Amino acid sequence: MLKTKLCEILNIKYPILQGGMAWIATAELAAAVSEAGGLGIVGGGEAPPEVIRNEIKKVKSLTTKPFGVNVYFLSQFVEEVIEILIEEKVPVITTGAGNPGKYIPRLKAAGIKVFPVVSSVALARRLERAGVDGFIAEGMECGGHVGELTTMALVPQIVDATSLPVIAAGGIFDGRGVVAALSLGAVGVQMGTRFVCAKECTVHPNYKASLIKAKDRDTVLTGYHGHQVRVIKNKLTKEFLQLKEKNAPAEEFEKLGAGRLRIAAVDGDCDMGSVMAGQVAAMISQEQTAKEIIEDLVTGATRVMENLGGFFKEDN
Ligand code: TUI
Repeated sequence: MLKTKLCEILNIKYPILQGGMAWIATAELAAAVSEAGGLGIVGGGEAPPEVIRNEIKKVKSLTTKPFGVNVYFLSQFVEEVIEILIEEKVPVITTGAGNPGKYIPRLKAAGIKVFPVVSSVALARRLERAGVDGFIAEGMECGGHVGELTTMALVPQIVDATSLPVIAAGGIFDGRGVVAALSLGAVGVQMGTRFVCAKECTVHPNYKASLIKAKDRDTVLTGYHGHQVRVIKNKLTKEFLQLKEKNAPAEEFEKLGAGRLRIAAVDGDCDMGSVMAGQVAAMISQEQTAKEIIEDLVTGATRVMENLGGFFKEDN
């Protein structure tokens, strides 16, 4: 058994969220994770509002369990997407790459739970005042757009700064990571990278193969200060490195990066696309169903707890 107060708040069996990854976390994956007792989350990304509405309808056709949608705040469609989430009565939203503060009153009025991703204490403090329901504290071990702090340093600082529930993300792969996150004061975990290799994930097979092949030092941060993105090393990251070496302006990084996630995730070009993945990619050795992944997390965490108990016995 693995239960925390997050299970009650979100009405889920296990305190495990699947990251709402743009172009990757489609309805099929989100529904499978929710069916397995976690919280599946559709990655809204930069998709047009009607595409997101269709994904929501598809999740609803595949599961009656709660699910979420991630809103990407650099999307040009944020306003319209928020409208759709309210119309469709999506149970939970997570937000990334921006401050959802001004939308909170409308979302709360619609009964939607809001869990923004934060990578700093200052933003968490601001958003607690704005009325969010909790936080996802994302360390820089994560794939994609990341902050500066590691999970180990960030999570306890967010926990200490707020009275709201905190979910840890970044560098979590199995039961060991789950127990570590709970030790830091989190009441749940969010995992993206491992769920990319779920059987139900519709990402291009080449993308899954890149993650399965990855070794410990195969991810790298690309981009420029304040806009760092963790990806698997490939031809594209070599070009990013060249831009960095010549101190290129931000616009050149933006131009090189534009549309690259779709190229990897949908077209399957893992040489010149952005293969976003966290540092735990190296630990993935095979595709598994969402149910197998969640069962592994729960049994693994239980085993870790039993072993840890021994360290605190008097006759040790
Ligand atoms: O957003 C992420 N991870 C991402 S975004 C992304 S890039 C993408 N590409 C194409 C389509 C869609 C997305 C890949 N991975 N994680 C959440 C996250 N949010 N990390 C950091 C932040 C963040 C940054 C600044 C949150 C708030 C923030 O606030 C700025 C402010 O206004 O104070």
